Amino acid sequence: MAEPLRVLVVHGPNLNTLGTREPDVYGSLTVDDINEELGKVASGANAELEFFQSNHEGALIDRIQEARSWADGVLINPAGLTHTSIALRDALVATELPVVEVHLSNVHTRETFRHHSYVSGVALGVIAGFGASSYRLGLQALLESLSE
Ligand code: DHK
Repeated sequence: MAEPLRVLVVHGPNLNTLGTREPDVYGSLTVDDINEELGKVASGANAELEFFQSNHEGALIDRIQEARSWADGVLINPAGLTHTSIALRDALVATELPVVEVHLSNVHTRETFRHHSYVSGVALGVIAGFGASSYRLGLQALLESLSE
């Protein structure tokens, strides 16, 4: 069997409150539920995932920097930092790893300040608007791309 593909899954600020946070926008699943679903995808695809959620930009950046030494790719929902953080974008570029950006909601149908992403321009692809399925679809696309 080939070596497993290793992916860092990053959840940005406020995603620890999924399940109770604006369920009409973000759905009723918790971040642990989402991670469990992703784990099932990974185990059927010879992949290993490491999960990280933080409300702190610096902590997210530290973890992304560290991924350079072990990961094959990054799946990230940068949450509110999507629209504000050049530093997060720079950290993703510096890893030299393929990045897939995901959002639970369709950010393009929401407030105009959510229409711009600092991450999209350095991502392999973006999936938004499918709730928790955005993560599953994003992981599948990342793993397919890594296997090519
Ligand atoms: C999550 C957030 O927390 C928002 O700040 C983004 C994103 C959208 C999502 O849909 O997953 O604007």
